[in-house]
Amino acid sequence: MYSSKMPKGFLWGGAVAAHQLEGAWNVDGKGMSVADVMTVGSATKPREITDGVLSGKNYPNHSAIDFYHHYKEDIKLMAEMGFKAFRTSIAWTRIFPNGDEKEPNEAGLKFYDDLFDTCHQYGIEPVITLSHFEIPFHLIKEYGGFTNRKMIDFFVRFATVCFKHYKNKVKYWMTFNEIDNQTSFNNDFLMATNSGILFKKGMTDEEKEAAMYQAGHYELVASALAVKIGHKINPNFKIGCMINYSPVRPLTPSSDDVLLADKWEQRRDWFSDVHVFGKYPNAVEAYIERNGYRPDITDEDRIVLKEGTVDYVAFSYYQTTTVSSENVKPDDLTDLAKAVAKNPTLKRSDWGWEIDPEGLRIALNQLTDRYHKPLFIVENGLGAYDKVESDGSVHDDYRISYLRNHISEMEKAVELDGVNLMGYLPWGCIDLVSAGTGQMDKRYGFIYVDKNDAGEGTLARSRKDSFFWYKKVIKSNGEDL
Ligand code: BGP
Repeated sequence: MYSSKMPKGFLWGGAVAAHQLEGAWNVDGKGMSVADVMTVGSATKPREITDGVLSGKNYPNHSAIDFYHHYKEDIKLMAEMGFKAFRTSIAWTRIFPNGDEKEPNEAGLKFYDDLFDTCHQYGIEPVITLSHFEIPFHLIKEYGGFTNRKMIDFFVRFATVCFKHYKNKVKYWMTFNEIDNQTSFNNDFLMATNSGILFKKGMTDEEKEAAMYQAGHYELVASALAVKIGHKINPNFKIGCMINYSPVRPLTPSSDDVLLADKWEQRRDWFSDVHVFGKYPNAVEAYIERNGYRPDITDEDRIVLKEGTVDYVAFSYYQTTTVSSENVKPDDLTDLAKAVAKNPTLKRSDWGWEIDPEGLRIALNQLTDRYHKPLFIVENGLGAYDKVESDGSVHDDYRISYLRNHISEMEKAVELDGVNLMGYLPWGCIDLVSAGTGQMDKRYGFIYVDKNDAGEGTLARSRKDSFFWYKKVIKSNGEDL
């Protein structure tokens, strides 16, 4: 086990997203987001996106863990662990309930004023995502989500209001959460949550892929415009992109496997390349051209992309991806699921996610080599079932061991490899609704919340063993693992 002290000012803390914990989905003028119309799924059954007609079914994000009414208690617990930073999102539908209004909802703005004030009261720096899988449902139904250029204006208006209003309360921002998820364009769930696209039945893979490139482009333009405007509003803002980073490995040393792994990395990296370099990578331009896709990309857009590059690269890291060319040719990038192979050297979580701490060090090195920007780990963690003992304790040594191993690799990257890292914000620091499955019992937290998949429970908060362990890690600035 490697352990060293992190640099002074290192941002230890945790991460969440509004729709996964706030609840109060229709309180104080909040509108309906895509997350509010999603059913519960499981490790094997994806969540469904319903038509938004509410029929009294169990929509897990409606009440979540009711952070909206518990945030004071919850931030206090995070402060007890010694958090220096807390990542959450501003629910777009609290500020613009339908997304296309001209004026913001004051009650929504006030909620985040109070939340950020509470954070500052404890010396906790808010780290804010603007769009985290919670696009207003109205924008999806009326405008077709990010396949429509008008979405750029809606997003930029939302971002501008937030930047101006929280100018003196928030310094660290991110535009779109895990923007690169969309490389899995034939995954209907990911496309709806990330880009607000509801594919019609019978659409071909080519049509879906074309829509993905269009939406991806408009999101990148919206992000760049927001970065530019944000820097004008407050030159001290640090505005980053946020990607889902998973180093891709070849299953064997064969050239086809290696090339396939490279191709998938290229596909994923176009988002971060545009965010950081302000231009499309050659491989992606060539691919779009070769496949006859004609996304609407104007010369003006290209200028905006150049002018709105990010200050840092934030990313989530959960696992590496291993690919095999056994069933696909290296140039066939239509379906990542067809290419993915099981890595025989790794263990898996209860939800089948491969556990690969060294992959985090690799990710930090790859991103540093490519971008030469400060990095920020804004998600990492283990979703697991927890058992509450009769005395109320939760002995989650599996979570401690997962985090310890990842932090140890992170420390090697900083100390031995010279990576410039801003902070470490593990995912779901308090138990919340899983984004992928809608389950409550897929838990990541240091803080246990009494609520189960059936929606039963008192919502009482309690400290797991990992709570005390993480407190010690933060106190020693990463030395005592
Ligand atoms: C990331 C998302 C988060 C979060 C996490 C864990 O992709 O940014 O919102 O939920 O994954 O995934 P899950 O909730 O499906 O376990």
